Amino acid sequence: MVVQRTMQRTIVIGDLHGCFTEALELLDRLALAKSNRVIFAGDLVDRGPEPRACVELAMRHECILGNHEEKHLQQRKRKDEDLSPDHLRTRRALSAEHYAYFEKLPTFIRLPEHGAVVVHAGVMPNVAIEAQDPYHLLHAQCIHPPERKSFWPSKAPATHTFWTNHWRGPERVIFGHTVLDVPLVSEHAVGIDTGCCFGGPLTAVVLPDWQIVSVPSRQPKRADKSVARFRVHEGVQAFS
Ligand SMILES: [Mn+2]
Repeated sequence: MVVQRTMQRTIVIGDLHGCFTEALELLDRLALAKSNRVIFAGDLVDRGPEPRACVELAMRHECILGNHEEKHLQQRKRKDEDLSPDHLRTRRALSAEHYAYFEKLPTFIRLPEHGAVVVHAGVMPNVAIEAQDPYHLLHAQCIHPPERKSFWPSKAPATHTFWTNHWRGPERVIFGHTVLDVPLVSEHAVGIDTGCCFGGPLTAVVLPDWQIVSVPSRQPKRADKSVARFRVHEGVQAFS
């Protein structure tokens, strides 16, 4: 007799950045069931309209630390007048319990039953996930190993290429952070930040089938002239 282990349906959702309405619409589209596992890929706050509601939604599920949450933790002792207007708006929307929640967020979540791991930004090749520098987990974009520094696609020297071109597994890395024109789906990486706070869709990947599901944004689209596109991986481009 063949015993099949049924795998828990796991939904990983890209950067919310305050887009709470779209998050609810996406969970509704996915017909979220009580037994489902939901993981947010970090960057719950800043830019979009409802940072507090996004944090409280994540608190009811699972989440990893994004560079925006990290930034708010680092800025905790700064005076209001030393924050950007966007960060000040987030600070005013949050309470001490939300900061305490950020402090406890992991920098990755392994999903061994799916051969996957969720990180916010990316990884360096030939380094075990547990041994990755948190700087890379939260910020990696264009790299030139073994150099440590990562660059935004718009600022990267010609020698540097997006980290997904370097990573060979064994895990398939699910990530957000870099705003992509379409989801990046390669053998060893799946990028799901399609820039909802900038007017792009909000995207999830649903395991075990690796199905990509998205809902349209309710945020205004950025003017095309204000953003440049950079090729990051095969046909996928990043906005930067
Ligand atoms: Mn980010």
